[in-house]
Amino acid sequence: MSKELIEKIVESVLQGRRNKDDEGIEEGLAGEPGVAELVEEALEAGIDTNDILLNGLSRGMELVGQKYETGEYFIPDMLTAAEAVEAGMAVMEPHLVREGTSGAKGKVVMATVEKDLHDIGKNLVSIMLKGAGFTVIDLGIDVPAARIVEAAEEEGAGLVGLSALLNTTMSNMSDVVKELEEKGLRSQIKVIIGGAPTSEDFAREIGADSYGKDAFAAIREAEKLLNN
Ligand code: B12
Repeated sequence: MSKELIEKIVESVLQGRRNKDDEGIEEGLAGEPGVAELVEEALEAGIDTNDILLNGLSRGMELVGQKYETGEYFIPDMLTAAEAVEAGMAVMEPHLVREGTSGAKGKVVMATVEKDLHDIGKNLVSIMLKGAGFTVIDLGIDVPAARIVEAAEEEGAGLVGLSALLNTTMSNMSDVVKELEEKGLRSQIKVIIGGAPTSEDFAREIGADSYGKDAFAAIREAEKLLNN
């Protein structure tokens, strides 16, 4: 039953249907439950939140990516599916935050780097970090290095989390490390990076402290870096 419901969430992300009134990518499905209703149903059924996030919403988006790569989906379809994932995350967020320990594990500033508009992965990491007990200040997408460093300093954050999904924007991560160094903040503010084109090696190359493959790794690494 739980597997079936998770499959329905995946299917609904692929259809790009935020809720029951939504037509999504293909017409003719309005009236059926969409991502928001299905996530609500899964939460009510007591399905683990991580299961819903990773095997439902995130998995659905991965399949959307594959369909884009094979030419079956186009950019507007990706956007429609992304909106459906967001609708699901909005239903999830209060539940995840309630599960956590109210921000006591430390402060993290999260951002998608300059010129990059992808935020699904970053949002997922942000809400899972909140759920795990961190305070998260999410600066959004397309954020210049200077603004990230300014926010981290002002907020007294111990960790900056950077996301990039494009080969052309991942180099902007190194600007953040450089800016922290220039401002003499590097020893007190740690940096973790993530996003599909990045890697452990790339993190080392640009002088970041850590790399997280997914949201679980992000939590594990954040706990290590902030000494939890
Ligand atoms: C959805 C999507 C879009 C949406 C984004 C909507 C949104 N609100 O995010 C839209 C339509 C806007 C878009 C636009 C573009 N996109 Co796009 N997009 C995707 C797609 C299909 C899915 C990305 C996604 O959400 N994945 C699901 C999430 C959950 O996974 P994730 O982001 O990897 O995050 C996980 C981990 O990486 C990690 N993580 C992520 N961030 C962080 C941060 C930290 C600190 C840590 C620890 C971990 C971590 O944890 C997350 C959870 O497990 C990918 C294809 C793919 N296979 O990835 C292409 C893709 C990323 N896009 C691509 C391209 C080329 C573009 C465009 C240039 C297309 C165009 N010609 O206009 C534009 C660029 C816009 C811009 N300036 O950014 C390419 C990038 C190629 C490359 N390597 O450079 C991809 C790979 C598609 C492809 N195969 O061509 N895109």
